[in-house]
Amino acid sequence: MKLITSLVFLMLVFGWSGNGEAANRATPNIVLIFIDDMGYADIGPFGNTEVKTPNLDRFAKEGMKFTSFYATPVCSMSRACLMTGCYNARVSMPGVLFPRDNVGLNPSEVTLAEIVKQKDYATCAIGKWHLGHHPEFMPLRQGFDRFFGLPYSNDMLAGRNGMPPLPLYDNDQVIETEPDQSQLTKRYTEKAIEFIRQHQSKPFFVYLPHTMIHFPLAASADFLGKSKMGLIGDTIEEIDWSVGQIMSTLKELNLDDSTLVVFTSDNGPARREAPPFRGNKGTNLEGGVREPCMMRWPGKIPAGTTCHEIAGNIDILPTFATLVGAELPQDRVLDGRDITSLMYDPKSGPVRDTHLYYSGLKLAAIRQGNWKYFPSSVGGNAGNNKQTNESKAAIYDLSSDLGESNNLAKANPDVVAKLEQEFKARGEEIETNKRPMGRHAD
Ligand SMILES: [Ca+2]
Repeated sequence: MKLITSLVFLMLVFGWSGNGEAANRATPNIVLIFIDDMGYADIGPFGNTEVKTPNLDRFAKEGMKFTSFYATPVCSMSRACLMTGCYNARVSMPGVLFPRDNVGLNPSEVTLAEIVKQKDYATCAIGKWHLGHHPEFMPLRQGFDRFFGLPYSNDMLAGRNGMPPLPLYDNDQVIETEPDQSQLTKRYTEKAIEFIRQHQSKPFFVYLPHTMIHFPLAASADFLGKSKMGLIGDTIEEIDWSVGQIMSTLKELNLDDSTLVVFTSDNGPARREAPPFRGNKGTNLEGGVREPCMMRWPGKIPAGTTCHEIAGNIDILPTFATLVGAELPQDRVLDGRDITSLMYDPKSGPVRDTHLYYSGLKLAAIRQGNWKYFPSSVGGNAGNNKQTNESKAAIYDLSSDLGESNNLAKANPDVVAKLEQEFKARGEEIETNKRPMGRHAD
């Protein structure tokens, strides 16, 4: 009896569960930093040599870069992917929501916040929501305990096409309209840090979807005119500062090893290029949808590594579910996959070999392995025309042609035929099994 008591005592003291694997599987805090309109080449770790991003550079050295991480061409689509683990078409979320729209992310969807809520995480969304501005679609009704920020994009301002003044929310209250945008990055950062401090003793999930670097650009006095890349560079450097503030708070609170931080963006850059890719925001060329992505979790994610496998924002929800030990909904189809194997070992092999590219609700292209296929634009197909400058079906080998400039369709009719079939089948499956978006009854 004494021996058993001693053993129980030891187990309590050392947190030994009798199962080494379980003991190692402590669930992390999660900070998800989501930038608006940041392209692949906008920061140092992904090749930008003009802006100074020392905090993101350090992040890359201490974590893992993903070079084939997919979002979608525009804002609301990507946020739907992120929040549901599904392609936006699966949950019927079209391109961009506007203040006049009476739709939003269906409250019956199980969001990322609702997933971690199963394990009693404290949750907040600080920044731009953009999944419907009616109360039933907003963060407080979609699994978040706290919201501070804008319901939609920062260019949806009073007077533009009859739009109302842009509201800034604190939880469900509008506290200002048309806020000074040069202060948003700073204010969001302060609110996120405040939440981390308040909830440091329990697991937390901070979703930080910044308003910058979406037009109209604005930077605070500390950054305005300081970069070598004009105002866009100033906003990027302020975002880098914000990341640094978050990271130093985690260190100060001794939460560094117990917190996963993910940094990525919702779509390609607006009005500039994303080398080595072709295309930018709004297109399904790689420059429009392949995003800078980094993940950092000391002791778990190997430092200074790079993962080249296909991944994307649809994979975030199933991955976080695994990390926190939550159940995925069993009554519906999810498109994303758990990519924890890649996070622990970037060479562990692909989790999925296929990615679908949507233009709004229309399937526009498909990638399988290194082949990317755009259908013929005949019949008004959204996949081609202005994007590839090809009217017939086009295929590109992304292992050697990141710029999608060399259409190999003629020389590879078998590949074209296989991908054409795959494109059709996958598009039809989603069309058949899609779920409705939320409609505001009014
Ligand atoms: Ca965006």
